[in-house]
Amino acid sequence: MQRAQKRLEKILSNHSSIGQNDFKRLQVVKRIKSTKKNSYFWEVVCFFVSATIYVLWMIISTDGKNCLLESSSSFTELFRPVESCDICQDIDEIEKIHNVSADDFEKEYVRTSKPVVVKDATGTWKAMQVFSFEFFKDLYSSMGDDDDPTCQFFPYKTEFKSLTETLSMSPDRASMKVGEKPWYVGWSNCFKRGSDILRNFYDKPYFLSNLSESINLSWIFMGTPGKGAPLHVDNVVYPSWQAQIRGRKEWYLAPPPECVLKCKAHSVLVEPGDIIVLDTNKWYHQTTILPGDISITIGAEFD
Ligand SMILES: O=C(O)CCC(=O)C(=O)O
Repeated sequence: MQRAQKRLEKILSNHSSIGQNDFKRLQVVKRIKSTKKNSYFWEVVCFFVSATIYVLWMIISTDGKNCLLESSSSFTELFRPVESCDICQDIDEIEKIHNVSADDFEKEYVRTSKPVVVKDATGTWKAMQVFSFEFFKDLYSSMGDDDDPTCQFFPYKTEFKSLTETLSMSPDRASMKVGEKPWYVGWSNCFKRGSDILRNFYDKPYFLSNLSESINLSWIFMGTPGKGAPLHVDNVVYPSWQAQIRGRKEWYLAPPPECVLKCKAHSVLVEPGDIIVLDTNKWYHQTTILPGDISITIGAEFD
C-alpha cells in the first residue's frame, strides 16, 4: 500500500491538471484514507489494551499484603511462578523443633522453604501476657486518628469494613458469649507509631540470623474459634514467621498444584508460644481456630 501511495504521488506531481475532486474519487485514494482511519482505530485499541495490561500488572506485581489495590487471590494464583517440587517432595510431616541455632535454621528451613514450627519460641515476650482484644482496642483508639491505622485489612467472612469497625463490636461478641456470631480478621500495622508500640511487646525470633531483617510491617490475625483464612497463596516478597500468642490454630498447608503428584498436604497445630515459619508465596495455606480461647497472632516477613 505504501508503494502504491508513493507511485500515485509521483504520477500526480507529473499531472498537475488532475483536480482535487478527481483525485478524491480515485479508488486507491479511498483505500489509502480508510487504511489511515483503520490504523488510528488500531492505535487507540493498542493504547487501551496496553494501559489495561499495565494497570493489571501494577495490581498483581505489588506485594499482595501491601499493595496498591488488594490483589485478588485468583490473580495471585494465575500469575504465580511455577515452583520446583524440591520444596515439598521429601516432607512427610511438618517438623516441630526446639532450641535451634540461627545457622541450622537458615540451612535446614530457610534455604529449603521447608515449613516448620518452633516450639516455645516466644521466650519472655510481654505480648504473651498483654495481647487481647481490649489491648488492640485501647492501642488503636489511643492513636486518635480518624483514619483506620492499618495498611491492609482482611475481613474474611465478617461484615467489618475496617479494623476500627471490628474493634467497635459489642463486648459480648468480642468475648465470644454463647449465641454471638464468630469473627476472624487480619490486618497489617504499618504506621510507625503503632509499630513502635507493638515492638515493646515482642522481639525478632531468636532463630533468625543477625543478618536477617524482620520487615517492620507486622501482621496481626485475631478471632474466635471457627474458620480462619481460606485456602490461598500469597504474593509477598519474603517468607514469614507467625507467633501464636493466644489460642490454638490449625494450619493446612498444600503444595503448589504443579507438585500434587509428588508432594503431600499437611496439617499442623500451633499453640501459644509456638512460631510457625512458612514461605506463604509457595505453600497454599488455610487456617482454622480450634475450640477454646480467642486466637491472636503476630508475625512479619523476614529476609
Ligand atoms: O493466620 C492466619 O489465620 C492466616 C495467615 C495468612 O493467611 C497469611 O499470613 O498469609
